[in-house]
Amino acid sequence: MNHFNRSLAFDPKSDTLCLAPGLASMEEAGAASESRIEAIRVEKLRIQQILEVLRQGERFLVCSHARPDGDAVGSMLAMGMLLEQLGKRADLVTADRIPNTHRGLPGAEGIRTAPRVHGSYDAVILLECDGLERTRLHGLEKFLLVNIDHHASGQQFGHLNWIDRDAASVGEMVYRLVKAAGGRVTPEMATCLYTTVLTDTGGFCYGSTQASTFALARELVLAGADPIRIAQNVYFSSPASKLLLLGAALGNLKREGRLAWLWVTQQDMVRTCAAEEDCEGVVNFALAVSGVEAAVFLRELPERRIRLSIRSKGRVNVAAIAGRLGGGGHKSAAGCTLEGPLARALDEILAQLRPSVALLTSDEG
Ligand SMILES: [Mn+2]
Repeated sequence: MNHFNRSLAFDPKSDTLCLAPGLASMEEAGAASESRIEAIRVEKLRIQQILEVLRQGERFLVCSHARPDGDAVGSMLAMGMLLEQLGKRADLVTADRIPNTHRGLPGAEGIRTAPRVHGSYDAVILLECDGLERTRLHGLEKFLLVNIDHHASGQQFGHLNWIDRDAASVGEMVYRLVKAAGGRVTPEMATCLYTTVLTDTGGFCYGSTQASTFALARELVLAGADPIRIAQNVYFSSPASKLLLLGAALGNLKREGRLAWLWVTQQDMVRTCAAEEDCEGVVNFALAVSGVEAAVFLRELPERRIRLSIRSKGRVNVAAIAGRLGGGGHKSAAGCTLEGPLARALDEILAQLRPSVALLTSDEG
C-alpha cells in the first residue's frame, strides 16, 4: 500500500482539525479546507498534463540549476529513469559538474556538463529552477518547457508549471509523478530520490520536513534505498579541503543577538585548496549557535563579487530578503550574490536582517 499519496489519504474533516488548529472560525476552517482541495485538484491536473507531454514526446532534455545539489542531481537521475521506463530518450545536462558527494549516484556518469544545449527535443523538463536563467544553460528558450519546482520563489515561467512549495524536495514531486505514471521505483531510483529528501531537509532537520516526509523516506527504503550508506555518502565522505575551509570560516564566526555570520576570502579558498562545493553547509554552523534565528555565510568569488548563503530557523523569511537582493530560495534557506568587497556585502545583508529579527518577540519560540 502506498502510504504516501496525499490525495488518497486526504480527508477534509480530519485535515482541517489536525493541520489548522489555530483557525478562529468554522468559515476560516472551511476556506482552508477548500483551498487544500483546490491545491490537490490543481496538482492532479498538472501531473496528468506533464504525463501527457511525456507520453506524446520521444526525446527529452532533463536539466536543473547550475551548481547542482543533491536534489538537483537525484531528481534529474530519477526523472531520466522514469523516461527510460516509458520507453523515451532522455539527455541529462547541467551547466556545472556534479559535486563529488553525488557522483556515485546510480546513473550520475550519464549526466553531461555543457554551457549550451544542442539537438532537438520534444520538451525540456526543468527541475528545481525558479527561472530559465538558473540553469545557466543556453539554447533552452525554443523548447516546450515543463517546470517542476518547490522553491518559495518558484515562478510560472514554463509552458507547464507544477510548483509545490510544501514538497520536501523536487525528488518528492518526481516520486509522485512516477507513481501516477504507474512506474516502478527501482532500488537505483529510490537511492536517488532518498538522497534528494535527505539533503534538502538537511537530514530531516528543516525545510518542509513533516509526517509525509518520513512516509516518503519509508517508501524509498522499502523500495531499496539504503539509508545508512546514503547518509555516510552525504555526511561522512568529505574531502579534507572542506574541513580546512570550515576551520577558516569558523575562525571568522561573529554573533550579534539573534544573528550570526561567518565568511571566507578567496585567499582562504586557495590556501585550503577548497572547491566551490566545499562551501556547502558551512552556513549551518553559524545557525547552530543557540538563540540565533538567522545566519549568513559570505564567500568571496574570484572576481571579487560575494556569494551569500542565508539560513533561518523558520521565523525569519530569508527567501524574501534574498529576493530583495536579487536572489531567491526557500523561506528558511536562500541565497544571493552581491557586489564586493566583503565588508560592503556584509553591511548590506545585515541592514536587511536586523529589522527582521528585531520584529521577533522574545517570548515567542
Ligand atoms: Mn530542492
